[in-house]
Amino acid sequence: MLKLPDDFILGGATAAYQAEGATKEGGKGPVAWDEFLEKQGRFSPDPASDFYHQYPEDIKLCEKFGVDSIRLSIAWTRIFPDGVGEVNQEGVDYYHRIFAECQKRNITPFVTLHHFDTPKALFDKGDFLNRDTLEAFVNYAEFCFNEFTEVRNWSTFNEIYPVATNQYLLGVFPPSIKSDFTSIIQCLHNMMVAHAMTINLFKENNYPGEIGVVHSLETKYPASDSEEDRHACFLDDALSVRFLLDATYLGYYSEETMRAIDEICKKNGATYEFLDNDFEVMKKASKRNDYLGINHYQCHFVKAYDGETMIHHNGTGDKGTSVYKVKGIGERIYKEGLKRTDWDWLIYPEGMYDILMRIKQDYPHYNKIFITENGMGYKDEFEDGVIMDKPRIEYLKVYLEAISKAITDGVNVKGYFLWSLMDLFSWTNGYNKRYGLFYVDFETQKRYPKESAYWYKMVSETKTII
Ligand code: BGP
Repeated sequence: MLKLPDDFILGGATAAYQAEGATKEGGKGPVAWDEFLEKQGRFSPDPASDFYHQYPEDIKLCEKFGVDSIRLSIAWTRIFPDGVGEVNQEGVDYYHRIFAECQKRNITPFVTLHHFDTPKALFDKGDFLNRDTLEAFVNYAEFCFNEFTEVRNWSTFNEIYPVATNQYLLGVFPPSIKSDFTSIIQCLHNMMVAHAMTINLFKENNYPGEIGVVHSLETKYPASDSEEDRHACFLDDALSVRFLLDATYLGYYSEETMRAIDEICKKNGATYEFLDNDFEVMKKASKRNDYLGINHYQCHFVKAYDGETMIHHNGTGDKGTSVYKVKGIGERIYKEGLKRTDWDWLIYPEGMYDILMRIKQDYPHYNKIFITENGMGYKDEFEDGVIMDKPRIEYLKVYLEAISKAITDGVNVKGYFLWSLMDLFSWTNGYNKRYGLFYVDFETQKRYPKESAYWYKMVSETKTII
């Protein structure tokens, strides 16, 4: 049986828009998702898990089940309904109440400033493609650092790569644009500049506590040993992993990274604009990250592909329906014999181990790592209040084992946040893709601990992966 260090954090993760509900309550301003989901008509972000009202219950459950930290995000539009300008005191008070509840239950909050929810007022003017949004973000962050002095663990952004590609490649996030590589690259870069500006502000003002960024890092492997497949893998990895790690820890993009980006841009007729001053800001910030948050659920096997972009996003749980072929990059394929979820997410814990070892090797001053999301989307069966989610326990076990091995091999991983604390709303899948330790009856908002919650409690108390 593998062990985790005694001081290893075992937490639960959430995000404001996916948990809170109450999208029109408490003076909250709109985000692009409100209108997008309404038009799409598949599911609504209300009531989600009603964390807006149920937070005392959820934080109490954390205490009861050995979940010693909670990852949550602040909804920017609860603080600044229009993104800038007037402060909404009701929103400020709400987050103070949450942090007070955390303190009462001895649960440490890890707070993300932006989790896919740019204020609509700024989104409509180009989101992070518009440099004014960078400034607005830094001002919002500064307000939070001054106001929420109870918080000691901050993250700037959640998952910059999925923001860029879901918005401008797959089109499954608003503004639903497809295959626009100019916007993809610019969005990745601009968000990294905003991250760097925020880190610099945090450090130059000596705010107490620590700050980092959360990246989605899905390990890529070539589908075969052929030179073509290895090259496709190199390109996919450069755009989704390397570009952001270079920005975070080098403060510039390495020659090899830019070779890949330029090749992708050329094939897709895309351009980008990086300013000299951006790199000054990024360079300064590159030595100031206290930690890296890694969201890791799956990995990809990549094959060479010569055609036009063809993507089908499996947002329904119909196994085997995913298609991912991208012009100028490659095709992500199913690998025979490997397990995957109903949403076609490949279960391959070696990917977790490999990404951790790579960071240690390629970016040796990474400081420390938190796994800020990992978990299994599953169609839980609810029978008389009992949820036996064995496949989820098996998933969590193999991934925690991979983390434990990486720690033994010298990677400084300090904690793990299971996605998700309770069932919540999933951006492109709605409510039947459940991840929680606690089952939520979305009609009554009653919580039911799943079998995995009892298992997680045992792991947290014994630091043994049973
Ligand atoms: C990450 C996001 C989360 C969450 C999770 C699961 O990308 O940070 O917000 O949604 O993935 O993804 P999904 O809900 O699509 O299954």
